[in-house]
Amino acid sequence: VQDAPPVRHYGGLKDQDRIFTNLYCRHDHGIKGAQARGDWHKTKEILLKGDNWIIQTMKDSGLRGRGGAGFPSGLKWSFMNKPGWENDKRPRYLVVNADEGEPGTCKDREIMRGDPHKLVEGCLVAGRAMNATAAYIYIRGEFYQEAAHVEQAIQEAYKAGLLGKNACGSGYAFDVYVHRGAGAYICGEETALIESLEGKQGKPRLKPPFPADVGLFGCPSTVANVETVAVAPTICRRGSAWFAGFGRERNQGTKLYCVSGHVNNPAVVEEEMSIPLRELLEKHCGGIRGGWDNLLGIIPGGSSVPVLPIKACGEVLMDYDSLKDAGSGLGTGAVIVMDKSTDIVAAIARLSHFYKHESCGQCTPCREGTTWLMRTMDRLVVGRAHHREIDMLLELTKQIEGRTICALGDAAAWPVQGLMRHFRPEVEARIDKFRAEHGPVLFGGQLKSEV
Ligand code: L3W
Ligand code: SF4
Repeated sequence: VQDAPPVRHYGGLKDQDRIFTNLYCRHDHGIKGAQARGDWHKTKEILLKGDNWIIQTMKDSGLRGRGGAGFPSGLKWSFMNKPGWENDKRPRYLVVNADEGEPGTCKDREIMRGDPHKLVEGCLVAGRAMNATAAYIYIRGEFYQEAAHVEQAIQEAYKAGLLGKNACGSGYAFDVYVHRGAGAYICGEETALIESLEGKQGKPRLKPPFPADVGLFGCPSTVANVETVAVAPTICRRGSAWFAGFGRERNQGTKLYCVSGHVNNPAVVEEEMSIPLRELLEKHCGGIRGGWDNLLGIIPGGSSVPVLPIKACGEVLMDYDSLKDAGSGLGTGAVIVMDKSTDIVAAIARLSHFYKHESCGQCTPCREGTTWLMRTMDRLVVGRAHHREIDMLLELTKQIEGRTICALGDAAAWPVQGLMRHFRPEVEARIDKFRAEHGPVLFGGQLKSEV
């Protein structure tokens, strides 16, 4: 599965190397608790080092976007400072994507609840790197408590002189605003999020232009995930080499993993990038319910990446490259564990319902294709289908994939492709069983006897 060995021997993340020290909100999330845990320490010095220093530090750290795409963060932030940017008089914005809606993903929620000051300080540091005047934090509508904690952190920071006209006494002016979403998954897509912030329906825009050229209110903007922004101050304080020392080449740093499903102790945990999947589950989650042999498969990166069967899970590392080589992806780092009691066809059909429901409907392959996928998957759950409909379904996913405005189309297609790649015999067995009990079925699910 893995063609490049880890560059350092995996030893597990030590407590002193954890960036997020208040996951689960066991300590004070307010400014006193945050400062006692090291937040807002030497922030002024970081700001005074300037935009190029912060961006170079991010590049050297190897940090990649934690929202799902894994785009190199330093490079992305540098798009805001293209040559001649000083002559562009438009204001510039950082937009934080806190619309965490990817099924299985619950890490940004923990950050905002327990460590909101890391996010607010991260906004200031990332904003300085991009020469932005303000940050907008777009928080998922359902996250009531999280939004309250972030609001509290912002107010505390203003009161302490850490934000505002002379942020941290650095002479740099920076404001932070919270905006609440209203429950649409698609608003987690960066351009839909920008549309929504502007007061319009959350429908993705065609890219290019990328937000760094034309973003919020037509101004240069960068949309970044909560975790990505929140780790920036600690990287600046402890140094890029410290962060880059975790994991392996191209897969560096620490990462929040959210493990749900059939483990003994579901958890959100910060670990070293490239930790073996098996070690992650056994060390932090009490292992698989009923033991490793009871594992059916996992979805390793939130619902938008393909499922992996147990045979692909044994050696896999929790990072971008290893999971890609295994035929899936790290996505948001949300591991959905399914033991042998899972009806895998029904589980993937449920995801098809989700994507159909969340499609914004503006492009035909996604709007029509997700409906078609959902209906066919519903029939496959009970086996009411013709055998050739499996290949037809795969062809349909190919007609959606890469042909839509945003990645929701791909995200709807991949789980179905993963199911057929690894569990096709299970689907075929259901068709055979239905046929044996009810007689032959035609394309579309009609019984031949009904024609
Ligand atoms: C300027 C260029 N900027 C790329 C920027 C771009 C974006 C970032 C990555 O999708 C994935 C998706 C979901 N000039 C640029 C440029 N950029 N080229 O870099 O871009 P991209 O297109 O690779 O990804 P994306 O549109 O950000 C995100 C997957 O994540 N996903 C979804 C997770 C959902 C959540 C949530 O609910 N919070 O995280 C999980 O796997 O399917 O593939 O900023 O502008 N030349
Ligand atoms: Fe909307 Fe789907 Fe097209 Fe994305 S792919 S823009 S969600 S219709």
